[in-house]
Amino acid sequence: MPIARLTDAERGDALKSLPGWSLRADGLAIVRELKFADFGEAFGFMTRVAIQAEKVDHHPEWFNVYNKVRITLTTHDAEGLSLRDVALAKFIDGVV
Ligand code: H2B
Repeated sequence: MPIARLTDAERGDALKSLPGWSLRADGLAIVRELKFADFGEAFGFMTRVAIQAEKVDHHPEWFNVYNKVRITLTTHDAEGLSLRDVALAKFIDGVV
């Protein structure tokens, strides 16, 4: 089943509810950069997010170096942002 891409208005509302996240320059993804105490904390966080991602079948694009994690959320099936990205971003905000 196709996943609906957010309209510009919906995207604006979503960003207001996600203060830690910013819109990627092309408008098709949201990004957040996190810094942890050390690699163990960063990887523990990534593990919690990975378990949730598998559960909801929605996966982050991310980059980790030592204690930093840069996360990009977009929905490939919608070629842009969907409610799935918003839901995963909210989950992530609840984990950090
Ligand atoms: N993750 C993300 N970020 N976007 C998707 O469109 C997506 C996904 N689709 N995880 C899922 C998996 C799809 O490939 C499988 C077949 O359900």
